[in-house]
Amino acid sequence: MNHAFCKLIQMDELPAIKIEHPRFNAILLLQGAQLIEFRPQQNQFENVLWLSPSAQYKLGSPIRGGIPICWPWFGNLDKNPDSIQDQVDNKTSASAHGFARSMPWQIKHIQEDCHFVEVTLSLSSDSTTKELWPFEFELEAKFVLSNTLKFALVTSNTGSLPFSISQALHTYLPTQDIKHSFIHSAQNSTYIDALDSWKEKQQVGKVSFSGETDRLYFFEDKEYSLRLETPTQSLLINNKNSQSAVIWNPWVEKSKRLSQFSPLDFQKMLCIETANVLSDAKKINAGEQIEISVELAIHSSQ
Ligand code: TA6
Repeated sequence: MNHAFCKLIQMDELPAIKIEHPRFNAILLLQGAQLIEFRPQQNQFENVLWLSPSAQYKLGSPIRGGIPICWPWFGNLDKNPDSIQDQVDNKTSASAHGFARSMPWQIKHIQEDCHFVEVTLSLSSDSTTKELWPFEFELEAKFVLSNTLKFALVTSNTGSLPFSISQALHTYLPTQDIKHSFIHSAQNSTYIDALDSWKEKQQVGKVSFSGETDRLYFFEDKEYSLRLETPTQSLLINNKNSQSAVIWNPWVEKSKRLSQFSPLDFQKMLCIETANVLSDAKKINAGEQIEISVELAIHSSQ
């Protein structure tokens, strides 16, 4: 790899691109096109993303942290609309959050200059994916890294049949203390509470955390911003072509059931996931493509 700032490294069983740029450092796994570290100078080169201290880098297993890609369905298949469930022949073996995050992606393009580094990874349908999901597609994960993190996931329907997807950029974020962390700009939004029989509720005021939280929020606009306030930082999460977001913290009991996760990790992390889920799921006709994107920008840090 003949680039000024990018080099190929190996993290146990997984190849990765390590980027060392004057403005930031980053690590991008080829498996799942999973960005696991983004360390901008503006954040004293600390990771803006949360990465499990017990992360395992094994072929075919998603890593807990960074931004896993949930595609071509979010969550458990049986919690998706029928239009998405009916596309899968072998429902019982369908992995949670789809298969894109467990597969090896290819490097399609790298561009770098003194201001930013742009990396595009791609995943195309093949006999393996068609066993899991019988459609022709090309996925592109486009990262533009500088002082901010921009990540766009582009789905192209390269076949002759329409297909429907739900998806999420499953962003893990760190906090010094979940009990003193708040998410602004979701007030008055409708959300589905996955922990209370998937009932529809209204968000009153800012989102705070005092127990296991697993909610699917819905927004009027196709572009919306959320602000995460933690004891040491304020982070802007700008979303495009998404009218839904998942907010998750496993708290005590679920933490005990999670892989690559220690019992007290829940105190130091949360997920804010830019999504197209449930009523915001997407139908893509033959020859068409859609894009969902997120930008993380540090608003302020103490
Ligand atoms: O996005 C929230 C969620 O669906 C939770 O219900 C929990 O399952 C989380 O994703 C992590 O899922 P994973 O398969 O990565 O352990």
